Amino acid sequence: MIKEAIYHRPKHNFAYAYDKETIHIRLRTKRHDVEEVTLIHGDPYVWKEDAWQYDRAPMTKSGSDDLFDYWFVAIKPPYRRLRYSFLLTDNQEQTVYTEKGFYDHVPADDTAYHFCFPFLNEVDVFTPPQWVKETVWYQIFPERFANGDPSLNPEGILPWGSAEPQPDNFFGGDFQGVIDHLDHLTSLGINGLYFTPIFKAYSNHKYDTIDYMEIDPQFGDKETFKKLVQECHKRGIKVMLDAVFNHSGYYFEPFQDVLEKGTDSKYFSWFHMWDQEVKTTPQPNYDTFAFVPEMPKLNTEHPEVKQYLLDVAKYWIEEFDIDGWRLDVANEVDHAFWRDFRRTVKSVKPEVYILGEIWHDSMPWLQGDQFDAVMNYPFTNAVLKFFNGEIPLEAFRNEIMHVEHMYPENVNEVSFNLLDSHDTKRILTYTEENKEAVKLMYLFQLSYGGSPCIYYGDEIGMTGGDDPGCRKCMVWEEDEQDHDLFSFVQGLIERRKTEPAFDNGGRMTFLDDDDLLIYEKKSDNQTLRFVVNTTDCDHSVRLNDKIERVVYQDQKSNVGDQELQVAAEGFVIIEI
Ligand code: ARE
Repeated sequence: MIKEAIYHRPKHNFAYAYDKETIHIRLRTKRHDVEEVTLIHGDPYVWKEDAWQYDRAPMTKSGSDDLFDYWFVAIKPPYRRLRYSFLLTDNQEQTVYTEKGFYDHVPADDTAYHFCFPFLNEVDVFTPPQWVKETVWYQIFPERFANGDPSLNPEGILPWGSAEPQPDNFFGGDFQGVIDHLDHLTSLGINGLYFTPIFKAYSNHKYDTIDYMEIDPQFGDKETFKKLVQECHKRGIKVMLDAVFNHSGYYFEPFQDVLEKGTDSKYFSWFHMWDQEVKTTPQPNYDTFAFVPEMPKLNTEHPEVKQYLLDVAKYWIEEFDIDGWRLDVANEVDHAFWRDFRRTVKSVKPEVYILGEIWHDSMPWLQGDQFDAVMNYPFTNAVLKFFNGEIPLEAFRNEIMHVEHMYPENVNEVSFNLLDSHDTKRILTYTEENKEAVKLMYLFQLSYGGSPCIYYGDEIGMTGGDDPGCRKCMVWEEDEQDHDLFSFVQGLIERRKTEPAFDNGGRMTFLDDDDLLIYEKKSDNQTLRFVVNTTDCDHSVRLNDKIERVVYQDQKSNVGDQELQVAAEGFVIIEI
């Protein structure tokens, strides 16, 4: 047994409260090394004749990545306290892995040997809003979705879609445009809208806020925004806004005051100024987002700044009834701020979704006291690379399993799983316009757990490279939209809503196969099997299970009694 590879640490993603009575325990061992794992567990205070009384529970392998196997068991300790160790068996030995090391027997004379989950306090349970589990998001970059009110057009705007997007050009998208096109969104089937920033700002992307309490006049006024939220709510669509709290814009009044008055400004300590004399060129002498002088970093440790931003967070919930905040550059803001942020917004509306923009491992923010989820870019990368033929099947399965085991299950259920965004290439461009590959990406994304998001226009086949290329004007001419792609995505969303095991209702496992991506999703009363062929030749698979029903398939594949013939770049979904 390779003991150096064995790892467990209470709390985080290895031992966590799933709900108010269940503790999930995970263990990591070297891949293909250990044959069996049993959890030795008991209440720390139950003793008989100087011996600790414990039970045994078999652990199952919940998945493997390229280096490790992961083992899992759920325990409901009667008194909500748990001491535990692991009994591991391979073909040569049996050993007990405790907090104090490895033993050849279960040390029962002192519970101090064992791992400790001291008490399952309900208030510490990670509890995201339940509606997020049933949400399919649609991301809108407001300047580019639809121009519904030409009277708001900023000066010098270009005719809709007449030019490639540039960092500084404008086309006049606005809220009325979104209201006018809500039918497109309900017909697609989405039920959450995420808007990149809408507050008064200088640029077309609005990440350089001038006033956090005002709507940017090019998008409309507060009345129109209120109407937009109400119209969305009427249709069962939630609304999430972008909170850019890491930095302000250059024209934010407090920053202008600092530029004007220097150390005499009462806002001097609202920012991270390096010197008494402020310089913006050639390099700013204050902290910024990246090296962008127009985006001075806000000092969120300053009580006034904190209070101001928390008031902003409350205001848009209280007055406009929004349902979520996406937090820009969330990992560069201090944790203490986010803890207060959570307390504040949840006290106004407990069901608000707090989504951090973090591209990396985010466990420190996902322990129930800060965010409900992060933008799951590790998922994005695995999907893009596999369906675009850059990594082999096994590497994909490993990466997805790795991502799944990075976080607790209750975190995964609300994870924001995107394929692209306003910061990346569009999927159709990523795949060099291989629409079939894009369809299979959607199939995987929309049959996976979490809370998937579609970037505006992808569903009708829009293309675009990295920022700013991915920010083209939405195409509304029917004859230029890809209706086949739209119906495909629509069909998947529909099945996500109607088939119990398609979404978070089903637990996913990969099945071994050298050529085809095969995975099952199991809920209490449904088992779905997904057979996906990403190769460019047809493949058949024999079936040992009886098919209850064909749930969905592409037109070229064939389903026989004993065999599935899956066409190149095709798929079959069956219920067994
Ligand atoms: C503009 C230009 C860019 C240029 C950039 C820097 O358009 O071509 O590279 O300036 O000078 C907003 C606008 C952007 C604008 C930017 C600066 O939308 O168009 O770019 O402001 O003016 C990291 C951060 C992550 C951040 C990305 C962009 O961790 O938080 O970089 N994303 C948010 C928003 C952006 C927004 C801002 C931040 C600023 O979503 O839209 O930009 O408010 C790796 C790293 C990540 C890195 C990621 C992307 O994977 O691990 O940490 O994210 O790549 O670069």
